Amino acid sequence: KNKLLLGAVIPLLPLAGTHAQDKAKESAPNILFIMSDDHAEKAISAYGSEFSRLAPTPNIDRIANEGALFEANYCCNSLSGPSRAAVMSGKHSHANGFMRNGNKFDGSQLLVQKIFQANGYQTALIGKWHLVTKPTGFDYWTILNDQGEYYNPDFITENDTVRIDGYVTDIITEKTIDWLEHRNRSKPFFMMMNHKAVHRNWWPAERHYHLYDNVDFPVPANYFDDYEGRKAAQKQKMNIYRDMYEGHDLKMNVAKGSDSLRFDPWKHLNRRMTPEQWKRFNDNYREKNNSLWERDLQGKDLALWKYQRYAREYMATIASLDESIGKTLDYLKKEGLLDNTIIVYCSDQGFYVGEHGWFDKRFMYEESMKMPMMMRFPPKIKAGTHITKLTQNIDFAPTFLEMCGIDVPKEMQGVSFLPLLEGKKTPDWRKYLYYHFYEFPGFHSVHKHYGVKGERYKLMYFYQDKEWELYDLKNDPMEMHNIYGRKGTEKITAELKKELTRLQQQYKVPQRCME
Ligand code: SGN
Ligand code: CA
Repeated sequence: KNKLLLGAVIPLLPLAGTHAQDKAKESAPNILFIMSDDHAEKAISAYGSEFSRLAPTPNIDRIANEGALFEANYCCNSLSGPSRAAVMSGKHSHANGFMRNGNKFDGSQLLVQKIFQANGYQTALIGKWHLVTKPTGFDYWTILNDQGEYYNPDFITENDTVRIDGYVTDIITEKTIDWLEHRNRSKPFFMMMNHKAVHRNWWPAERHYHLYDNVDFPVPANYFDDYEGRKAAQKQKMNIYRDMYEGHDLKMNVAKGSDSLRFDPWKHLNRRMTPEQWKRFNDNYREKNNSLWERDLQGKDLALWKYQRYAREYMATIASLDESIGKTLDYLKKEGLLDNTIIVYCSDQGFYVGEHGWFDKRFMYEESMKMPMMMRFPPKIKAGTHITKLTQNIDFAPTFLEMCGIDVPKEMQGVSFLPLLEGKKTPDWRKYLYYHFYEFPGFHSVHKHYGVKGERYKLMYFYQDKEWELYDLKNDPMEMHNIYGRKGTEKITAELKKELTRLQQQYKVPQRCME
């Protein structure tokens, strides 16, 4: 079922002119694509939230400040594997065949890294992969096993699997810099640096264990959402105070002073720690949990305590990401590569940090559909650029290719947003984005849905439940009021439905994907 629309591709790879390899050597820009996992927009200080002011990300912000910050970039399917597949193929999930985590990625299809490779680039992938089959189109790759581990993780290469001592974010950084250091300097490079952080269970580096212990993060106004008028939201299992694992996620122990955690289905992750690391882990959380035990919190107070524990661990895990970006940028600077490298930082999708009471993603609501993104490349992007038009992860591959002077294959569904980066007038830029989430049944019980997102309005359809939702993001940015079917919305509903049908036709979404 993953063999949709995937033609024989290798002989058709577009080349940048007849002497492509020579041309590439001379002046072609490098690409460093950095993707983190589950990094929410409000957790990046370049976006200016009150939340991030308490835990800033100055190094990640450098990319945005010296380049462009994307304020309306969205994924087409808010989940790790599908987002990665969309980035590399330039296509929506039904067209690249990877619709939900656990699918087997068809690596024989046309992928951006293969096109760069055919155009004389050296290509590399380091970190999270998550697409089940072996990576293709990379001269070098080393990947985590599935989601990977935070401490002493396994790294898989073509020939073996090796456990490497240390903290995953630091190891990925070292491996990236090491690869850059030993790369073939006569070729430009296309490198994907895919971090595991800040994925569940939000496990900080030891040096950051206490970073935000004394910070109280602002609680979202809809933390105690009752999901009125939103049936799918009533059925999810991603509520912080109800569904988080108290041991695994929140590091709560069973009794005061105990080293046993509450519910923790993934104990093998803890067992990867050395006895010394495990001792420091227990010392840290035992001490932090004391106040919880002393106050004997219940009900809403406990729910709020859980939010703070989650927010602190989440931001402390991001601290390692920010250090990683800083080190990598410093390396590029030292090597004189900073200005001839297109540097991208993005997350694989957005994430909830308490909005609607949630963690995780999947829904088409703003926090998870939005994909934080920034890009630095001084020859084409002015420092301090803000991109406010609608862009999507399927646009990345076409954009990278165009920026490097390589033709964009017709079969890619995304559109290069280079004109937006260059500040050109783009009156005909798209007004609506298509979204489609397929993973049900699955983790967190988010029902299948598709929809369109415009600048102001968003229409969603949970097609198995036959439930529509409509939001006016101007008057209701937190998407609390489903106004579908209300008097006065007839015209906008008709317009959005027309757009939905048009986009499903344009992208050739098969009928069987909508049932
Ligand atoms: C794991 C997590 C889920 C998460 C998925 C997908 N559970 O299964 O909470 O939604 O990954 O995340 S865990 O207890 O194993 O951490 S994704 O970002 O890779 O799509
Ligand atoms: Ca993810």
